[in-house]
Amino acid sequence: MKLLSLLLLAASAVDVAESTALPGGLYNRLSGLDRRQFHSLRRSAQSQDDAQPITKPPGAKPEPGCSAPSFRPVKAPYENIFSGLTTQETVDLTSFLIKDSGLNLTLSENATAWDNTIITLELLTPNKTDALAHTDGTSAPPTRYAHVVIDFRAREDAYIQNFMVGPLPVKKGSTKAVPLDFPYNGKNGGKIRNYQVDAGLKYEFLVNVTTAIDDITLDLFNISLKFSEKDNGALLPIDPIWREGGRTISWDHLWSLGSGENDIMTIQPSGLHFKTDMTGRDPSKWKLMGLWFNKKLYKSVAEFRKAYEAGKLPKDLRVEEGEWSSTDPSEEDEEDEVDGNDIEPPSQIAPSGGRHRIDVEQNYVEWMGFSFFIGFKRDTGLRLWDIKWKGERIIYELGLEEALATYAGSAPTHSGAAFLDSFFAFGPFSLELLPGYDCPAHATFLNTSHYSFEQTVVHPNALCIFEQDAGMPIYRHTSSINPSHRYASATKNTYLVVRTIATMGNYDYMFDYKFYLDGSMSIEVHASGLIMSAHAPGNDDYGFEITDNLSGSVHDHILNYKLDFDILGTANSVRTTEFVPANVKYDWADKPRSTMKIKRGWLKTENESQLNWHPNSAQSYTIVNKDKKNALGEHRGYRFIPRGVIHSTILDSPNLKKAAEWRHHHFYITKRKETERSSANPRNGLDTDNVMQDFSKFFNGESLDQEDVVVWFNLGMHHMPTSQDLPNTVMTTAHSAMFLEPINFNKWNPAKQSRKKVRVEYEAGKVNAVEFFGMKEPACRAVDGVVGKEAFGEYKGDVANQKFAYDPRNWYYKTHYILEG
Ligand SMILES: [Cu+2]
Repeated sequence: MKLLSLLLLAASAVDVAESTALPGGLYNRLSGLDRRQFHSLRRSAQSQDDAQPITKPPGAKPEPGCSAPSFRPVKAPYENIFSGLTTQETVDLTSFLIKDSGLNLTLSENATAWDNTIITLELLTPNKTDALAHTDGTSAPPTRYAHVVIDFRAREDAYIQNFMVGPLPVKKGSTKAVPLDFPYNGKNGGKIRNYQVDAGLKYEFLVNVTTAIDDITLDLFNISLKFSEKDNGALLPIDPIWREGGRTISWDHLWSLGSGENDIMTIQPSGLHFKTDMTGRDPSKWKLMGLWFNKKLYKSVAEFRKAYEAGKLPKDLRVEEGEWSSTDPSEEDEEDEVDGNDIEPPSQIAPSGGRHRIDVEQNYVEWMGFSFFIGFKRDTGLRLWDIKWKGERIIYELGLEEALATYAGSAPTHSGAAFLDSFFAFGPFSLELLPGYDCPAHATFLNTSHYSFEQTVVHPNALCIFEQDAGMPIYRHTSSINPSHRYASATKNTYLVVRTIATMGNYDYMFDYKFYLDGSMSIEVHASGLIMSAHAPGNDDYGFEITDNLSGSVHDHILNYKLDFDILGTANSVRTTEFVPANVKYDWADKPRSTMKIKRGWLKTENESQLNWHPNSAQSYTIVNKDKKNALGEHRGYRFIPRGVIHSTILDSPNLKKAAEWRHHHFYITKRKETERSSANPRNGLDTDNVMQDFSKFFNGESLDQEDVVVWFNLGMHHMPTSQDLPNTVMTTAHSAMFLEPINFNKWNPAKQSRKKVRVEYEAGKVNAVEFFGMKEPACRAVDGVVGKEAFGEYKGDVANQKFAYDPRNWYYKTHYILEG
């Protein structure tokens, strides 16, 4: 059984879904609970074996008589070597680490702030050379090792370290835990200081402060935070933590939880911030350095209280919960209801069941010429491996590396906030999907799982795979040139989607990988959820005021992806083509003519590979194998083209420092190396002066000529929230995508092969023939949306009513009059 268990779903995991629906996202990300506290939350979740079958969720069942399986079975061509430890491997590894590794580890449930624990363990991705030897059939699966991350906090200089543990299966004497350093380029290899280790104790430290000013926070903000059951406030720290002159500084902001009915904390700021010097691990030596409110810094609680008692702290700056803050229709919405709102909207069906095939044991998928393996990592979630188009590998590895949300504002926490979300980890927050809403009800819903504190946590139905109707043809044509032969033809556009949604505290990211009938692909992200807003006073330069006293705090979302192309082998080059203006003297013209040409070139080395997209979208980058041309001598390849591009607006963040060096350009291309597996590291934010992975070091002039090349590209959006973001950001426009397009790769348009098309031959108002290309009758013929021959019997193409000489009884069908004038 695999950690990512792609079994169709059975009953008992509903309990798991409920018990894992903890407020972990919000609290783990923002309130500063430390791992110890988070452990106790997690422990309340029931354990679930990795691949226990689970039933399909309510609403996902097909109608009686229209029953068809959501996918078809297939056997993977080889074992999935990219992701997933077996249950036995996980059990044995945990036991080895706790009892026999010599790492001085404590079980999470017994651990204090001064005990070492396992953060996570998963399969260590094998070297690509070894992996390809297996996938291409020349050797056995590579020897398996686990990647283990350990939290060493039983010491003053707490740190986190990566280990490689194996070989597997675990055997006494031969299995060892050795530091895993080679994939990381920081000065300490796979080890990083953890200056955030006592975040939970700092929370307690600050609640002692909010307790002391409880009368003031109640009066000004209606917020109470004093370790009471009636608490309705929370503190969110700056992230990453600040290191200044050898000191560890935390800024924390007080927020309101409101009535608790809705998850609205991040749109209810108080505007009151606390600055703490939390250097060292002894809280008795920490100092409150100041309080900041309404554009003014107060050096102590006493100074803050004095200002309050003197009536200098305005009471009318409160953000009040209201009709605006609930995602459910309010009274005003109901009074203003739009017509048709109570009628069931159109929805998608799969009349013959899923056309995709899945090997549920190996997490392997096939659809319309594509094949790929699915992996799932705790820190970065969904990942695809060995993507082939018509049997030829085009991509070896594709997945998210990091998601950065970097803010600006007049308040200290907003000015510095730069969330690196892989630290909070996408796996634990990729929760169960809602059938019919998050994905079509006919989708194949699969489980994901991750290791967390000596448990395998299963998220039932957290990944969906489905074929989507694009709502438009992939190509079409109505004849208009040859008057003697008229026809209309169109081919349905459907595409396969692999989807997970991760709720990173306040924000929901929807991650899609899409596969199209013409061999193209797209990598897409949509965002929703609640914005992290700011208190409006002083924030005119940093956002709109979107409701009373609330600023839609401006921020950049930047998500970095790894795209390891293998176009017809690993020897690849980067072909550039650019539309350029030209002035050309032709032999058939007297004077030079202003025109345009194509300028072709190559990206030769990494020195020229840190790039922004051309402002007029005139430049293309195509990955090719120079030695593999088509019959016409053109290189076969894939280009990558963006829909929505971004790099960081902030040039030199004093908070991020070197923690996310991939943020400065739209994309980068490097020579692939095992020592440069990832552009980011989930723990980079814990010590931004000495990060574990500094992406800027990847660029050392290496050749990109017939080498194994990797594209690192950014998706995202510059987000300046408006009143429309209240209470939730909408996915319609919060969207960014990268398309991968075959360039001279296929002999012609591969979608031409699709049988799901219609051709209507017609003439003078009569239909002569309707061709359906031998498509099988759907299993569920009686449903709406499956179009039969009768739909085309009255097809006319166009109807022209002659106005001279005018005869209303004589309809005159033609289109060539357009050409004849
Ligand atoms: Cu946003």
